[in-house]
Amino acid sequence: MTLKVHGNVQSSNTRRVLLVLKEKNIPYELVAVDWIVAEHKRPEWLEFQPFAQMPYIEDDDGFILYESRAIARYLVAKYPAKGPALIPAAGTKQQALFEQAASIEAFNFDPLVTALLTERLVKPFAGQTTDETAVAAIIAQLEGKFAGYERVLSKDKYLAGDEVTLADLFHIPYLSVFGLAKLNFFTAEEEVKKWPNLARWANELLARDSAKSV
Ligand SMILES: N[C@@H](CCC(=O)N[C@@H](CS)C(=O)NCC(=O)O)C(=O)O
Repeated sequence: MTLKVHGNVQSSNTRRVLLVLKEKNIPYELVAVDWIVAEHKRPEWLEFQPFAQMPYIEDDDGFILYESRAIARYLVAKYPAKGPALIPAAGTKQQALFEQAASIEAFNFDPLVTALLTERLVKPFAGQTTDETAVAAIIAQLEGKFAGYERVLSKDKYLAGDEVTLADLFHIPYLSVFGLAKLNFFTAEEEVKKWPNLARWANELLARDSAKSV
């Protein structure tokens, strides 16, 4: 049986899993959820993902796992020899630096960008009006975080050193929709001048084959 991903390509958390599968060259089948009819709120879905969210995976042996970052870690551990390592060896200082970088994404990036994209993408899609005052406040906070990224990335190629890790890849699903949300942090000349290393890192991640294919 092929590994199944239950989710939707429009879901950033589903795309986080798909891109790790691509990086590792692992065959998979996407079982598309019809989220317009809230298929992911139905009892048969809740049996596998009790929080009514996507994605979850069903591995080739029937093993079920949800939470996109946990799935990514599971796949990397299961297929160490396929593609780039993406997580440094257990018990090393490099692994500790990877965990530090993963926390940067989870706590400094994801919550603010979720709020921002809710205003700029989700609300208009749902027929609601974007609150541009809220957007400005979120961007001000995010720029503070970007300054931190710039400090890190002016010293290292990636967030955890010279090698790309899951911590970097975890950013891609959101970075890839900034343009759609009219956010030009890493493309407009005046923006790139503020954080050249962050822009270099973001654009390199977006140029990866895995990022372009999901
Ligand atoms: N922490 C979860 C978040 C999953 C999540 O929020 N998925 C979104 C789609 S990107 C979803 O299902 N939203 C529907 C909802 O929360 O009602 C993960 O990483 O898998």
